[in-house]
Amino acid sequence: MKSLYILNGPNLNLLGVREPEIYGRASLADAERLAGERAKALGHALVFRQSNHEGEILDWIQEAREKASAIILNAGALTHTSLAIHDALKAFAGPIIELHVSNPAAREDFRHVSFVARAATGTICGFGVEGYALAVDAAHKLLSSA
Ligand code: CA2
Repeated sequence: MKSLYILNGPNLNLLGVREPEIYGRASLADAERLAGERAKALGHALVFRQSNHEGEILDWIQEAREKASAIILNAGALTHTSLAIHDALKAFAGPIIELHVSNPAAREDFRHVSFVARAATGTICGFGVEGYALAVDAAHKLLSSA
């Protein structure tokens, strides 16, 4: 059975530690728990990872080609810079959900460009860490109607 892959990029390990006015007070462990509960209820195995290293995220996206039913990706700031992540996502055949805790469209101009969005099925943003559960719902619906 393939798993849902939730991949998190740079600095997301700091969620809940600083800038609560932007990202809230919940931690990445809270996000993992919310996503894990929803995945379990919907019958999905879940892989949940975070890395501060672009190459490691690229390796995980390539690994997902064989092992994942869908990718949920919060690429952090790499969202706005990484053509390599865009290209790796393009090689994945299943649903891709772009995920953000904040709403980048309501923030600085440099967050308005997303290299992930060009490769994604859809985007969930602005709902805090609850977005992780919403993204699992979205992946489940896309997989159910595939
Ligand atoms: O809103 C999101 O989920 C982001 O992907 C978070 C990224 C940001 O660069 C994106 O534009 C939107 C930042 C990751 C979290 O960085 C933190 C830094 C300090 C304290 C807490 C989090």
